[in-house]
Amino acid sequence: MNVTRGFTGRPRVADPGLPPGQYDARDDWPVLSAEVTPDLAAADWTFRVDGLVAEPRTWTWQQAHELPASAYEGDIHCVTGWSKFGVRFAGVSLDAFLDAVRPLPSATHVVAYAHTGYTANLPLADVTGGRAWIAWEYDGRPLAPEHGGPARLVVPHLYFWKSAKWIAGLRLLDHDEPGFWEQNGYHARGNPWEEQRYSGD
Ligand SMILES: Nc1nc2c(c(=O)[nH]1)N[C@H]1C(S)=C(S)[C@@H](COP(=O)(O)O)O[C@H]1N2
Ligand SMILES: [Mo]
Repeated sequence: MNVTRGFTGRPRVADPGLPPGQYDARDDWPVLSAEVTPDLAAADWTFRVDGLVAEPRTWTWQQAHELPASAYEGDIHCVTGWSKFGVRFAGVSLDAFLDAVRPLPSATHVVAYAHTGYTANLPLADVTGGRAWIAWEYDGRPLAPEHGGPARLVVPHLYFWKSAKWIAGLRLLDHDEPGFWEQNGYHARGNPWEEQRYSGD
């Protein structure tokens, strides 16, 4: 027998690049900030890596720019539902900073903290191996203040709340310590492909 389909045109096939429960925001880039955008000049920006490391260190804007340039081109996924395809962030790989401070073998997790006080926790393994950046450019232009400029963390394989804007530093720990959203019920890791939105997911 013939089956008459209840729709015409292309069937809606889930985009393979879209994690479960997400939609494509296309040209929109929503701003999600728990804080007021700080008035932070590049000249006053610093980035520190400390905690369980052999040599804690703070980089100025200029010192950070002397590290090898590295870029990310790909997708980002916010836990509120939007994803963006093919975004371009440029800055320095977190590996370059971590190599300089030499993490101790006991280090398993990090807390990323912003100049505003915002925090996010991550397994150390999620910010090493070329999967995390300190980014100061978006689409070839300086990162806008509302999106975390002068510089933000970018960890695109996890939900975007992990990517702390106005990044100030990373503290290496031998345990997991919940950050701002994680203390408020969000998942400790936040893998969008496993829909790890809330603790217990
Ligand atoms: N400092 C800080 N970083 C933050 C946030 C925040 O509120 N404060 N929100 C997070 C969330 S929930 C998301 S989705 C992204 C949003 O980045 P955007 O505003 O550039 O889109 O930043 C993350 N980093
Ligand atoms: Mo988000």
